[in-house]
Amino acid sequence: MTLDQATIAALAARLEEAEHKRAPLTKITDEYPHLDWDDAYAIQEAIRASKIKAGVRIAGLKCGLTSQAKMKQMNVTEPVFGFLCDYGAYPDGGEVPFDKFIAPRIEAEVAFVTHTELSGPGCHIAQVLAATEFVMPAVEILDSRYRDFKFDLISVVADNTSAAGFVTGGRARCIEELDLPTLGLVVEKNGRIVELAAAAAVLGHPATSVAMLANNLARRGQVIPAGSFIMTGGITAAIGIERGDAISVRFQDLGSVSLRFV
Ligand code: OOG
Ligand code: MG
Repeated sequence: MTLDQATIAALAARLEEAEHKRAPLTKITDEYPHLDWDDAYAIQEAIRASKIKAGVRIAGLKCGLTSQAKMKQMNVTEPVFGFLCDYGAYPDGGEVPFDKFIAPRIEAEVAFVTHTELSGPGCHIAQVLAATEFVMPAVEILDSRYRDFKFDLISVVADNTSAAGFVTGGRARCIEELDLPTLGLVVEKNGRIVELAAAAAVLGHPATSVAMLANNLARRGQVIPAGSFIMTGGITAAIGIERGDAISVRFQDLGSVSLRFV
């Protein structure tokens, strides 16, 4: 940890203001080049505390940069973890106001819902499978508070891993009914196929992502509470969005999720 509490609070406020005003910043490590992971998660926690104080409810947790496709796209090498807010939830098949975002992108993910608390260190895939109530198909809406999505790992963690919204729907399934790693998906934008992949792209099995989240939270004295909704990370590269774009993702065995930016 390199920052004092006042600087953490100031950087959190700067990122929240960028979100509210849709006025992007340059990455915070330009100004504070020695920031470490603890600083980054402390800034993210300060944003979370400020949102809760303002009446926002935390709708779930997220893992990001968990596939090679995403790591390559963003030029980084390690997963990151963040949270989802109630105001970012949009209905399946519904409309999403484009003006709420700076420069939105979408990505297809598998989401987990748990019935048992998961805690690290040492959390592994078997414990995640045992704690999973069901899985659901989901689309995450990303929006960086950094201009043109130009960030490094420390800056993106501080910015709550670009979290901006999500849509879930399709069909919830028990995990034992599926072969999750070979589960395929097709992403369509305006009726054209733009990405296709299998869920094994996420760390071999998306449940691994949930275990990593539990282990990451443990370092901060936290757990994944029972009943959590967890997005496990983009399976394909993220897709840039313009006003009017319609997105539909077809997931093998899990139905489809769609949304339209208006
Ligand atoms: C960071 C967030 C990554 C994912 O699923 O990989 C993420 C970003 O790419 O802006 O949510
Ligand atoms: Mg994501």
